[in-house]
Amino acid sequence: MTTTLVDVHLTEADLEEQLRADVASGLSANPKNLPPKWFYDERGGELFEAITRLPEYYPTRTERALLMRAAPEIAAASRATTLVELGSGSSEKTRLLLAAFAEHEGLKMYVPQDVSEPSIRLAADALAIEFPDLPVRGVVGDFTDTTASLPRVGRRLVAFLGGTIGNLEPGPRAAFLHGAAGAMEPGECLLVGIGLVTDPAVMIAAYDDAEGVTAEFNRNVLHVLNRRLGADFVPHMFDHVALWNAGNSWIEMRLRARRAMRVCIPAVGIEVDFAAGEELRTEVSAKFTLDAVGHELAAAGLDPVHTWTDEAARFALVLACR
Ligand code: AVJ
Repeated sequence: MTTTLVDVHLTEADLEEQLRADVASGLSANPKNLPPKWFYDERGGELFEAITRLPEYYPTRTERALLMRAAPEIAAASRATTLVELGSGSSEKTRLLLAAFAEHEGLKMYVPQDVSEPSIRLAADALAIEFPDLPVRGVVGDFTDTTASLPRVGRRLVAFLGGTIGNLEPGPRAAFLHGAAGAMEPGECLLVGIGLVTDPAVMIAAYDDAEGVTAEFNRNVLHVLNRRLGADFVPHMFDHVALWNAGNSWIEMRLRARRAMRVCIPAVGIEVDFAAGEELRTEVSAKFTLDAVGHELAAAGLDPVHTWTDEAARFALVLACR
């Protein structure tokens, strides 16, 4: 048992307020939409972990293989003493980086940042077995607005893995990269995992698996609204939709109402009507060309000094430094 220090920049009350605001605006918009961050309650986290083990979902295993290959170079090139991980989740891939750093002068601190405090504590307890001497200081917060409040300790490497940057649309993505770069000192680096544009059939299958795990993950957001806001969604009355939006270069997930229905959301004080076949967008997951990645990083003042890709060019790890 460890007692990990956790800084809370986002309380349960803050999250509740954000959820209500997102639901109020997203469900009265046309087309209806919800931000993907609300997928991840305990069950959502478990469903996502199950997704990462699906045969169709290549990003996680591809990124893990890239990390295994690149970790020593990342440690050497960044010469970091603090590893900050944005959206750390289970910190499953982090141990590859931590092990590589152990071969160099070693890290002095690991800072997992996530919206879920339980995830941070679970991950910290698991890591403590393998790296008992590594101090862990968690940060509960949103990856889009905590870069400024990250600990100013040592020479930092900021890792943002999994392709989660693709959840941001271009405007917020540019703002995020500018914010991150602005919070970094000259010489500090960002390690970002990026889904690359590949065969649409391959990308779509990754978000619409045969077993239906992704469909359950998608519908889970309705369970979250029911539990946290007292809503009365009937999740199985929504079909899972995954499509490739070539114009915007992103995979979109939607929930399509099987019939007309009215949903009551007491905590927000609204009633929402769905027409039969109406769709609610629940996630965008942007995919990139290496050129586009380079341009976006450079526009934020980050120099992409190393890029690693798999043989099929489906995923990239980019180390970009100030
Ligand atoms: C955790 C945001 C990287 O977009 O691929 C997996 C989430 N959504 N299957 C992704 C997700 C549907 C995932 N990220």
